Amino acid sequence: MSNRKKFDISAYFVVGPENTKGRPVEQIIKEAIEAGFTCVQIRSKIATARELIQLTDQAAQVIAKAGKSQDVTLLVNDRLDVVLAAKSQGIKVDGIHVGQWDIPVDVCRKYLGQEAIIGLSARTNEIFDYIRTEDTSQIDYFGVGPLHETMTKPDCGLDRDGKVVTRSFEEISKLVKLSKIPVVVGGGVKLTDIAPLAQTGAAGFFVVSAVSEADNPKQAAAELVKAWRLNSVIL
Ligand code: TZP
Ligand code: MG
Repeated sequence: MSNRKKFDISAYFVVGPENTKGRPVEQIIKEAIEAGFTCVQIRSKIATARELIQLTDQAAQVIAKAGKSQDVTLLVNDRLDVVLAAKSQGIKVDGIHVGQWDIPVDVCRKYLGQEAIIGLSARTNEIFDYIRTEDTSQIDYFGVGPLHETMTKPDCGLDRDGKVVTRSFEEISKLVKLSKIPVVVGGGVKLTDIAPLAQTGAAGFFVVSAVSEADNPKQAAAELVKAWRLNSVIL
């Protein structure tokens, strides 16, 4: 039996200082979780290690103050060093999200232990092969996308010819059926995508800009959460 902490990736917010139009990251995180988001991933390609540790600390505090430490999962993108440093300072961080070419999942597992939540993004064109051939027992969920081309991560889904390959709802449904672990889908996700996405059987959706760049992040987050709750298949 897995001794992993219970986690909910149904409404998954990915955020860093480059995505908030200059507004404080912790404020946007607060609004997202007050609106019902269940998972927060700190992701920044410009912040220093120290800034990332500080951001993780702020996010953990915002989650604790909202009384949601049991309900909201806090992850950090890519940076095992940041997760370990944060944990060593007593910051309550639940795990890491890595890409296929980042620090390998088994290394993350070795350092973070059996309780940590570890998510993996597999490259668009390779995820079907990955799901069929690789051992997924150490991974808690797959991040899949992009659903649409996105300016937040312009290289997401690039194929060998430099063209972006997006995922159809039909492909996502197939992937969900093939996968032994939950699948969360993102990349250009907007409110109108939530209903068809929920019907694919995916465990959740992830967004950056639909919340972090919205004029009213809390309202945008609440609308996304509401749409997911209305449309997701309850098993
Ligand atoms: N991974 C795949 S797409 C993406 C990430 C982090 C960015 C999604 O951002 P947005 O703004 O929701 O399109
Ligand atoms: Mg990565």
